[in-house]
Amino acid sequence: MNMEELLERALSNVTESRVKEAMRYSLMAGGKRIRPNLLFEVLKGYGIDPMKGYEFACALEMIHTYSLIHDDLPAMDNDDLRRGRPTNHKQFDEATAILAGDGLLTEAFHLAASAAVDPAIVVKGIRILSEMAGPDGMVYGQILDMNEDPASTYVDIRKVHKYKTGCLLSAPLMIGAAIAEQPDDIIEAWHEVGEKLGLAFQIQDDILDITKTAEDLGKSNSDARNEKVTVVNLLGEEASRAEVAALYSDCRSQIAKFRGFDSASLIKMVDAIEARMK
Ligand code: GRG
Repeated sequence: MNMEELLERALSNVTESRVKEAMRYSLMAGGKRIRPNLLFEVLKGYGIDPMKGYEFACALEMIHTYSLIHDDLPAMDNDDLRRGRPTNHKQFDEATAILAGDGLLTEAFHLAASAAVDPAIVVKGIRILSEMAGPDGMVYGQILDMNEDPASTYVDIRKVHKYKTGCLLSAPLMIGAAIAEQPDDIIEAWHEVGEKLGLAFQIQDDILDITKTAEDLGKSNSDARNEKVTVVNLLGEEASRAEVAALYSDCRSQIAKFRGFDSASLIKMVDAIEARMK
C-alpha cells in the first residue's frame, strides 16, 4: 500500500460528516509526505518492517496537515492556496477549517494509541508526538513566529525554525528509533538530526519562495505580504544556499554514524529533499 492508500484507510473509521469531508480535502491533496517517509526510512534502516510505523506515520501526516490548515487561516497567515488547491477555509468556511484541523489533530492521537507495537512503545511514541507537536514544540515555534521582532537576527530565526519546522521533522526520526527500541541518548541524537533537517528545509523554503511562483509551489507566499524576516533577507541568497548545503551535509554525516543503522536509503531521501523544487 502506498501512503495515499494508508491515509485513506486511516480515515475510513471516521464518521462521515462535513468535518470529515474538510479533513479529507486537505489530507488527500497530495503533499510530499516527507514526515511519514522519514519514519519508514528509519525503521527500514534498523531492519524493521515499515508497516510497524503505519499508525504513527498517518498520525504525523494528520498533525502536519492540521498545522497547515490552521496556519493558512485569516487569523494566522491568511493564505489562499495550499497543496495546489484553495486553502481549507476558502473551500469550506473558517469554522469548518478550524474543526478540520482539530479533527485531524485529535484523530492522530486516536490512531497512534492503537499502533500495533508494544504498549510501552506506544506510550513513548505518543509522548514524543505530543512534545514535538505541542506547546514545547511546533505550537511554541508558531507563537514565536507570530510574535517575531522585526529586528530578529539569524540566531532568533534559527530558534523559530528549530521549533516550528524542526520538531515535526524530528518526531518521525525519534519515533522510528523508539520503535527500534533504541536508548534515550540515541533518540535524542535523532532529535538533533531533525532540527538540522528542519533548519535546512526552512531556509530552502525561503529560497524557493523568492525563486519560484505560487503556481510552481502550489501554495501562496504570505511571507512578503506579512513582512516576515527570512534567513534569505538576513544572509542573502548565496550565503543562504551555502548554509543549506552545509546543514544537509551535516545531517548526512550524523545519520551515517548511527550504530546498527543501514543509512544508505535515508541518506538518499535527504539527497532528494535537498534537490526538491517545491
Ligand atoms: C498552526 C500550530 C500551527 C503550526 C503551524 C507548519 C506550520 C506551523 C506552518 C506552515 C508554514 C510553514 C512554512 C511551516 C514550516 C514547515 C513547512 C516548511 C511546512 C511545509 O511542509 P511541506 O513542504 O508541505 O512538507 P507538504 O504540503 O509537501 O506536505
